[in-house]
Amino acid sequence: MNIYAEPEGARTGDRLRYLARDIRRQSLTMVHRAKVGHPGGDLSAADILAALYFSALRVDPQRPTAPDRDRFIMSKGHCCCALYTTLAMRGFFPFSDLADYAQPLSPLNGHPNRTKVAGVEANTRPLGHGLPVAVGAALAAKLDGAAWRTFVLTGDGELQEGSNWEAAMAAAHFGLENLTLIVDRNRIQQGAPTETIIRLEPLAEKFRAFGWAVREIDGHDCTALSDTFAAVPFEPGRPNCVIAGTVKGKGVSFIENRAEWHHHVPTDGELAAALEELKGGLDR
Ligand SMILES: Cc1ncc(C[n+]2csc(CCOP(=O)(O)OP(=O)(O)O)c2C)c(N)n1
Ligand SMILES: [Mg+2]
Repeated sequence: MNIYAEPEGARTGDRLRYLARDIRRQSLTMVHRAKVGHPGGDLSAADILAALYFSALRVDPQRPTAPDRDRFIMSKGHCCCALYTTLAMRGFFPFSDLADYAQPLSPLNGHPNRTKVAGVEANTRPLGHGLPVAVGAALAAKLDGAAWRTFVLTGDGELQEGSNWEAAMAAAHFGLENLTLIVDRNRIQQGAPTETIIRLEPLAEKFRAFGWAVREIDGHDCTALSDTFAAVPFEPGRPNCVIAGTVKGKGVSFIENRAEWHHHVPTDGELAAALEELKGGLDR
């Protein structure tokens, strides 16, 4: 039985918060077991993924390749543990498969592969490719006159890749109001703050100057996330950008805002302490 199966009318902010907590718990457990992963970014993206898969996206786990499905591209593919967990919770594959993450011959590789995992829409590892792929998908839907939408989640450090800005120009040029970019704005990339490495600010103004409709929200407020995703398109004829203000490592005191937790593997003691702080999901 899938304990996350959605009861009618239960898509409240509270429920999404519980789901996000379980995404955090399970992601940390997977990184600990496999001794590889990116827990800081898994934790910052958990609420965004819960709101997408349990509120916004029109997907059917029983028909993962249905032509009319919404597409979601996890451009920050290093945070695959959060993505795999969310897909399993939503019913794309058994929750028990998550135990095989990053084991030899497991389809759940250290970065997502669309040919191996139901629900994964694009292979992502090299940063800067998810948004260009999403622009192509959204343009295809528009040319076909199809109603499905495309959502893509990037990291903020990832936006330093120039390919994103070429894609941003193209999205506005083609008037892709069916495209929504979510930026996980946790202000930390690998090893240091974004603003120290190559600054992004003023980020919202940059996207507006490129012709996008932009909203800045709290990326851990599940109600705000769900309401914002429900409000797309924000303006006719413009692609949508949601800058989700987040905390890298959100939910665990000794992981929050610590750059080294970008890819630190928790020790036995750290995992136990983290799970203790993250009590209160649906599985407890
Ligand atoms: C083109 C490319 N360069 C470098 C890397 C290695 N890398 C993986 S994650 C990461 C940092 C990403 O930071 P950010 O986009 O802010 O992600 P988050 O904070 O959400 O984890 C880097 C440099 C990569 N995957 N691709
Ligand atoms: Mg970041």
